[in-house]
Amino acid sequence: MTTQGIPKALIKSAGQNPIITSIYTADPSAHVWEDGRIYIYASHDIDPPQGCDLMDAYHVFCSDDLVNWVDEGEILHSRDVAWGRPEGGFMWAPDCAYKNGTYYFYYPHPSGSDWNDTWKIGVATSDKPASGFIDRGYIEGLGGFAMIDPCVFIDDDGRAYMYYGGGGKCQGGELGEDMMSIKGPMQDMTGLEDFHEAAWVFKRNGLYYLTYADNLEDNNRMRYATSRYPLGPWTYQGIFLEPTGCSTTHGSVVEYKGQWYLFYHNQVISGHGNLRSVCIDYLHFNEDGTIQTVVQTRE
Ligand code: FUB
Repeated sequence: MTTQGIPKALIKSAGQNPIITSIYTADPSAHVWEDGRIYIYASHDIDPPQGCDLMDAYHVFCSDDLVNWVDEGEILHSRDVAWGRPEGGFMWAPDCAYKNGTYYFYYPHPSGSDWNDTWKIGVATSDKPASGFIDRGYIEGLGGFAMIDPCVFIDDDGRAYMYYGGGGKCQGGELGEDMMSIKGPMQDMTGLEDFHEAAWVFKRNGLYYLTYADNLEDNNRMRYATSRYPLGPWTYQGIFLEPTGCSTTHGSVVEYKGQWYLFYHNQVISGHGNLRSVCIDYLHFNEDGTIQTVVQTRE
């Protein structure tokens, strides 16, 4: 079950989960770009399973109907990262943003062998959404705790915000015009109950939502909080994705052609928590803006 070396693969999900079955994928960050297509930036789990330390590359998947997906191929490998950990690996949950003709790909990666103490947020750029990414270094001036799972949200006024965090702490801050620096200090995101990792921010009807994975042992769930401001304070709202059967959980929320969706991962193909597969399901909101519990579509 690998397409390593094959640059593009058509994957037909036929309305079932998981939607990506050609390689193992996790931590989907979904975006709709100006061409009207939806793109998933995902982590790549390595078969045979040997832990998250061997995750070395990112693939992008693209669709215009949410059924037929194209694996656009590998867009970045740890060997392409000059400042990165000498041994490679640990290319964890990424995100991508678009501004003024450039796609910015953000990814967490350690800069040293002492991986857990050397996390950085790397940035690679391209003028295309799914190829041509060149590493530009990492965002300076961040540090002090697990800097994993970056998420970048661009507000209606064009201001861009970055969120990240693991190990119980989530921070957010405004990105500079260059999209590769932080304006002022990062702030703690307050009001999140039982935050573990996997922050994702989106906006609907003027309300900001921050979704994240919680700490339920070996069965993380997705929770969320809302705010009238992009950097909080946040009001905790509840759990909206129950355990998927995988020890980790990580998702993104996006509107596509008038319908909201949750992208997430489970381990139904492999039965192994380090061999995950990306899934999609409808996301429904109540009149008051709260999110209904997601009904997980299985095979
Ligand atoms: O995929 C590696 C790590 O597992 C991610 O960074 C976390 O969010 C969890 O899904």
